Amino acid sequence: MTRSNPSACDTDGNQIYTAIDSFFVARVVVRADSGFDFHDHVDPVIVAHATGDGTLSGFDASKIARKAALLDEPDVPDLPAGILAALAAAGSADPGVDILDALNNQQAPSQA
Ligand SMILES: [Ca+2]
Repeated sequence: MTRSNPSACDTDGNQIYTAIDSFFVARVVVRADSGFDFHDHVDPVIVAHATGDGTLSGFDASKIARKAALLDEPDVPDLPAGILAALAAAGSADPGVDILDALNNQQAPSQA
């Protein structure tokens, strides 16, 4: 199956596949959730039906989990690379600075 929407199956919209994407599909399958918050007004079947059969099932969740585990899963599209993917992989757009670590790692000035 070929998808035209590159963000398909990225249920949380963070531009990377993780177990959370699969988990969210599983929650919809068991009717714990009615859809995905990130894709608020889109039918969850449209977002995450990796199998292409027009329904959501554990098999869709399994395919997304395989993709998240970097296994070969041609039914789940690769996500576009770019700054959003890099930031998502880093865990945050904020690089964070620990002042105490910076001070502890600072070298003492040499004495001449
Ligand atoms: Ca994701």
